[in-house]
Amino acid sequence: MLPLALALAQLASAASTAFIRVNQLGYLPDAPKVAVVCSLDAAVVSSFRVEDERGRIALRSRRALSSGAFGPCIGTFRLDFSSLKSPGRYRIVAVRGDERITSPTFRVGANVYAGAADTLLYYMRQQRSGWNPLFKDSVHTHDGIIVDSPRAGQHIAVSGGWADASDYLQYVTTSANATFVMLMAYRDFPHAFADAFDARGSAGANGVADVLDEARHGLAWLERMFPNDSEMYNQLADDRDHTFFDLPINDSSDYGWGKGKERPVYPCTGRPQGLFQNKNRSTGWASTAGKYAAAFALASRVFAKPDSALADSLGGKAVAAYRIGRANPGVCQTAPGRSPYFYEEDNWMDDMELGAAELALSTGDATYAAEGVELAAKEPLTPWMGADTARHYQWYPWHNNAHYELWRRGSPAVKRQMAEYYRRGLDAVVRRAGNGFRVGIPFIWCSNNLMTSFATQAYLYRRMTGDTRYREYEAAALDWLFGANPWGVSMVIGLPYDGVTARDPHSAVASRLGVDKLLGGLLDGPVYRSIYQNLRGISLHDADEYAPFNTGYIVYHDDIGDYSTNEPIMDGTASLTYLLAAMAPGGRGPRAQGPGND
Ligand SMILES: [Ca+2]
Ligand SMILES: [Ca+2]
Repeated sequence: MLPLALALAQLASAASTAFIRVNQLGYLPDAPKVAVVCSLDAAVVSSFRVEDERGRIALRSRRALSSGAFGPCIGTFRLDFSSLKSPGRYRIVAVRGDERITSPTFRVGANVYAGAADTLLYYMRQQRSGWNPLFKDSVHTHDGIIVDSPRAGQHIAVSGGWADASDYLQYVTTSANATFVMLMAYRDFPHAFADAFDARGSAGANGVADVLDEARHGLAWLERMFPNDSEMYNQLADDRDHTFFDLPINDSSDYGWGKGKERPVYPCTGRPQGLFQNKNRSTGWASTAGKYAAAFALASRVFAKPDSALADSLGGKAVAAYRIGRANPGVCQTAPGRSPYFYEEDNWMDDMELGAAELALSTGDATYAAEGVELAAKEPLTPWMGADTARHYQWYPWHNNAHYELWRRGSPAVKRQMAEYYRRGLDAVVRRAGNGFRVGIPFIWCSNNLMTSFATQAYLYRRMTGDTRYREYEAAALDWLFGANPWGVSMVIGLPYDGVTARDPHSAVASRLGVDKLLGGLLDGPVYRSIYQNLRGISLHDADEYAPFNTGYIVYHDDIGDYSTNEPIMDGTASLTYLLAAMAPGGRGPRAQGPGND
């Protein structure tokens, strides 16, 4: 049997050379609603109408907005049906010369994002190290042995956390950010999340929102990786992991202590790191210290009521981590092993700003708020915004939540300043987004993270100011992630369940156990053709079912061999929880300017 996506692509290509791409999850009644035609020839789409499922007219003929070429699309046309607000299931029929082209059926409704954020958590649970609920077994239980340290060779108990992607490396930089964002999503939208799993990730309610169970799992690992005020660890395992493509329960990697035994634990040292020929460019501790401080401080408030002892302990760790960051400015990058790839994070001010913002909210100490505002001025916009390219994870996190956190309790002047910083970043991206899909991000590796962050920052700005000038672009980024892209593919595995999503992601779990085991994973996403062609060890294992759409400057392949576009990623998945919770019916949506609360 043909994979669904292939069957659909072939069916469509037999009928037409133009394709109407929609958000497969659906459209919120009050949001901008746009479908995009990607045409593989020069024929013009002139108009369109919207029908309900029975073929009755729901929206009479409207003009299509011709928006030029984009990637593989010789022409793009925006079909704006924002005025259709009645809940229901619809399809679009567009007029293209003598031809009529029809979109997939899509939904309009206030609940189209209901449960979506919780769906992402299936992937997070599946990524768990330590006890893993998918395998019903413990994985990587021997972690780990310290390297690159005066304590080198000693054992430290750091089992837990999440595997970073389809490899099993683990980083504080991505894990602390993932933990922070899930806590933030719960704080802002507690009613968007359900309780159907317990603390260990097994089915069954435990009286705690599942997003908090997941954040708690991350926090426990972060606590182990920062065991006291002088040792701060940054990474578990290295790319010797890539020698094998095993399931985590029988990982064959051997770091010198035997197959499946201890993995190396790297501390922050403030100096370039790498045990072999490749080194990173680490200069300090602050990029990691700030992330620890922010996650611990926010967690100390979120867990204050149910567990005051935990909250006190986390509060103390937050202060300690922040002090270490102040004393050791600079970046603590991830350590390469045999290959030259690592997370080349070059900014630490954003991380310390977030640490300061959270400590200000936790302690009420104005010194932290002042330090946060000072750091914010040093990096007002995240530097990839407006750029053509960036190094791998060079500007991380992909957007700066700290401006929003400082805004929450800031003076009127601080509130204005933080909103203005966000606006600068949004403007820089929007200036590049004149194309039919209204996307202005650079298509570097992990472009879906950038898309998520752009939409999140646009949402936060709208929430802070009530200004809707970027809403079309915010919606376009969200629509892109769920199928309004040249390939017509939802970038979240299995979401929606009846949509076109990846069937063949780069993952040993998917290839051995079935793609459904990766439900909720956000893929890396399309990249510049030049990046795809220059990465090592990439080759497609099967014929490209999306070949007609891979003729432009960006490519996406639903193929296990393409780790540049089709690998799900832990930190991107966690980051998306905030935005999907904001869109859910339990989310409060934008609110007027005013003092924030915790
Ligand atoms: Ca639960
Ligand atoms: Ca950073």
